Amino acid sequence: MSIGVPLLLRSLNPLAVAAGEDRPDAVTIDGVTLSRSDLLGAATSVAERIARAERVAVLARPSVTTVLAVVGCLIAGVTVVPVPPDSGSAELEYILGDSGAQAWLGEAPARTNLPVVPVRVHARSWHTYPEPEPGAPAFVLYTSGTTGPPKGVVLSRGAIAAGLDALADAWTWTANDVLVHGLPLFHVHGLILGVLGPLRVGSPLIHTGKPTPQAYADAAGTLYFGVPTVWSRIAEDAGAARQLADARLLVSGSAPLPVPVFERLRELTGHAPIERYGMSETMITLSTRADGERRPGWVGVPVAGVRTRICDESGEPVAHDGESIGGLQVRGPMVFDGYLDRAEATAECWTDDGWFKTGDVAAIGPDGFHRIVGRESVDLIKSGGYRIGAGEVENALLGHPDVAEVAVVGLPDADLGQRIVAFVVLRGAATDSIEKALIEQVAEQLSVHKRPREVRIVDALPRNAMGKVQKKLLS
Ligand code: MCA
Ligand code: AMP
Repeated sequence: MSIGVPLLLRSLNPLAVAAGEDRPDAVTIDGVTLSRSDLLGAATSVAERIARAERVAVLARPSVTTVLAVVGCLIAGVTVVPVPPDSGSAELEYILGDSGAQAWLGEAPARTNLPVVPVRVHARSWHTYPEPEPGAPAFVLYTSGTTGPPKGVVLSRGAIAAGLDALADAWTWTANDVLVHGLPLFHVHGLILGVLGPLRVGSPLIHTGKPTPQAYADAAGTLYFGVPTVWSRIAEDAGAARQLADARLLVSGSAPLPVPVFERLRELTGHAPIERYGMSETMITLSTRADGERRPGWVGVPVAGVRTRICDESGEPVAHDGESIGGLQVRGPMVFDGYLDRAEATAECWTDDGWFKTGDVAAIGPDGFHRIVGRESVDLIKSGGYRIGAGEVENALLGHPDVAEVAVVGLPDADLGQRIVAFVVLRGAATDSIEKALIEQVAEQLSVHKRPREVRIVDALPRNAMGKVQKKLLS
C-alpha cells in the first residue's frame, strides 16, 4: 500500500522522504510495533488535536506515545519540548517556565498545572497539513551549560533535515537497514537521530528499552547506535558481542570511545565501529564514513555541508598536523538557531565571522581526520553519554541545609567515561546518612542521571590566591 505523503526533501515531516510502500514494522518500542501507515494515521490524529498550539512539552519516556506525540507535532508544525521522564521538581518547573510550553502532550507528571492533551494510539486521521517553512523551530532541547540551569537549544526543521540527510550519506543508511538502539528520547542522539532518522530514511526502528548487551544482540538489526558506555558493556560480553557480527554498522557517539573498547569490539564482532561527534547545538558534524577509514581515537571528517577549523586562544588558526590542538569551531546547515530567549549566551558561542565555538579541544590531521582531545571547561561532565553541568549539580547540593561549600567534578570512570563526584564541606558534623541524603536531593531536584555517584566530605576545598576553587586538584 502506498501512503500519500509528498516528497518534501528538505523539509521535516520525518515521514516525508521515505513515502512509498508501507512497512508493517516501522517502529517497535516498549513491546508495541506500528506500521508506517498506522504511525502516520495516529500521528496525524495527534496533529489535529494540537495544531493550534505553538509549543508543547512531551514527557519523553521510550514509548509509542512519545513517538506519536513528536511526529504529530512535526506534522502540525508545533514545537516540541522533550522533557526527561525522571526530571525532579526543580528541573520540571524550570523547563516548563523557561520554554513556555502550553500543554503536556501524551503523558504528564503526577502534579502539573498545565493542561494535558492525550495521545490516542488507535485514533487515525488522514488530514494533510501544509509543510511549515524550514526555518520554523522543531524542538527546544534542554542541555546543561557550565554554570546555572540548562539552556533551551532551538533546532529548526531545516537543520534537522540537513543533519539527518548528512548522516544517511556518511553511513549509506537506507530503507534496507534496521536501526537498533535503547537510548533516551530526550536528546539529539536517541530522539532525532534514533527516531526521526529511521522515519526519514524509511528504515525500521527497534528500540530495545534498557540498552543491555543481550537486548542489542537479540534485536538482530543492521545498524546500531550506542554511547561508549553501551559499547564498553557489549565489549565485556563476548557472547552478545559476537551476535553483532551480522550487523552492517556499529555507531558510537556522544562521548569518547576508549581505544581498547574499539579494538575489542572489532575483535569480537568483526566490525570497526563508526565514531561520530556532535552536540545538542550542532547535531552531528564529524563522522567516519561507511566507505572510509575508521581510526581508533579519531572521530573522522566533516559530514556533508560542514566546515571546521581549530583556533588558539587569540583566535588564530592552528596547523592541521594531527598534533597541534585548538578550540574546535564548526559551521553547517545543521547548527542550531540559538538558545531560547538568551541572546547574550547565544552571541557568546559564535565568532564575529560566524563560526560556532563548540567548547571542545581538537586536533586535525593533514588528511582532514579529527581527534577530540577534551573540553575547554572542567565544568561540563560527560557521564554515560549524558552532559551534566557541574554548576547545576552544585546549586542543587547547596540547597541542602547541611552543605556549606561544594565542588562537583567528573572523575575518570572505566564504564561511564566520567563519574560525577561531589566534594562537600558541611556546616556541622557529618551524620551517617548524609551522603545518601545529598545524592537523593539531586535526584529529587534535577534528575536521576545527574546524581553524584560519590559524595566525599572534606574539611575544605582547594582554592587559589583569588579564592577560586581549584577543581583540577580534586581527584
Ligand atoms: C546511578 N544509579 C545510582 C546512582 N547513579 N544509584 C545510586 N546513586 C547514584 N548516584 C543506579 C541507576 O539508577 C541504575 O539503577 C544503576 O545504578 C546502574 O546505573 P548506570 O550505571 O547509570 O547504568 P544505566 O542506568 O544502565 O545507564 C547507563 C546508560 C545511560 C544506559 C548508558 O547512561 C544512558 O542511557 N546514556 C545515554 C545518554 C545519551 O543518550 N546521551 C546523548 C546526549 P537501576 O539498574 O535500578 O535502573 S549527546 C547527544 O545527543 C549528541 C548530539 C551526540 O553526540 O549524540
Ligand atoms: P551533548 O550536547 O549532550 O550532545 O554533548 C556534546 C558534547 O559531547 C560535545 O561537546 C563533546 O564534548 C562530547 N562528545 C560528543 N560526541 C563525542 C565523541 N565522539 N568524542 C568525544 N566527545 C564527544
